[in-house]
Amino acid sequence: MDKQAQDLLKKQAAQKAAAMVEDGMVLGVGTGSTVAFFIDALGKRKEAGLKLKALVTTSNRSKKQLEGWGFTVSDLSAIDQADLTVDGADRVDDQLDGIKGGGGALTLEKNVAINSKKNVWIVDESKMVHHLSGFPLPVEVLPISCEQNFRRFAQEGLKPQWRMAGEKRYVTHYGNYIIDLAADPIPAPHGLADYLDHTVGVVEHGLFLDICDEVLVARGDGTIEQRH
Ligand code: ABF
Repeated sequence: MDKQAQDLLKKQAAQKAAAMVEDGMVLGVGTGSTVAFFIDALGKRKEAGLKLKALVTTSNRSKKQLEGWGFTVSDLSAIDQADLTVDGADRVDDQLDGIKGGGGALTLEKNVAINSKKNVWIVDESKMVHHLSGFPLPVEVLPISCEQNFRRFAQEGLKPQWRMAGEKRYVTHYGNYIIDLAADPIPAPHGLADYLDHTVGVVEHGLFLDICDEVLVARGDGTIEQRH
């Protein structure tokens, strides 16, 4: 599928999600090119009178775009819970588990997601898989012990690769590095998540399991499938 066609699908899913936002909500807004369409659709709803109680987001990129539409963006710590969070994803499987963090914002994305009553992901159909695969799994690690983490991941057969920004290692919003695990497909997502959750030096990883409530999948035939 060419980029123009894919963008059209992303836009359709984004518009559908924007229609789910209600007055008075505390809203979480994610990151990525699909979410960028969602923010534009949300901005248009604001112009038409939508009033949110509060809004949090998962990256400076989204924050800037939201502020461009006149939204006030709060810190996550300033709210209790979001009523709804809308975010993109890199892969989503049949159980609605996902790989996220291709954009590098996984730590805040997971924090916003677990502090949200409802999580909706918006994707085009190319992201849907039966088993999590086809996209490297991002793992954010502390610089102080990143070399040990990298070597251990290699020994475990997880095929680690440093996320790069040109010649240098990519640095996250929190000053950490990202190791992308190219093990594919992910054999047992819950087992791997448990291993990463218990690995010292791992700040967060991109396995989002049992978090998503609903996925809006934009299909090439122009329909939007809602999966719960
Ligand atoms: C974010 O958006 C990330 O978790 C994921 O990496 C990305 C998907 O971006 P896009 O919509 O551009 O494919 O939510």
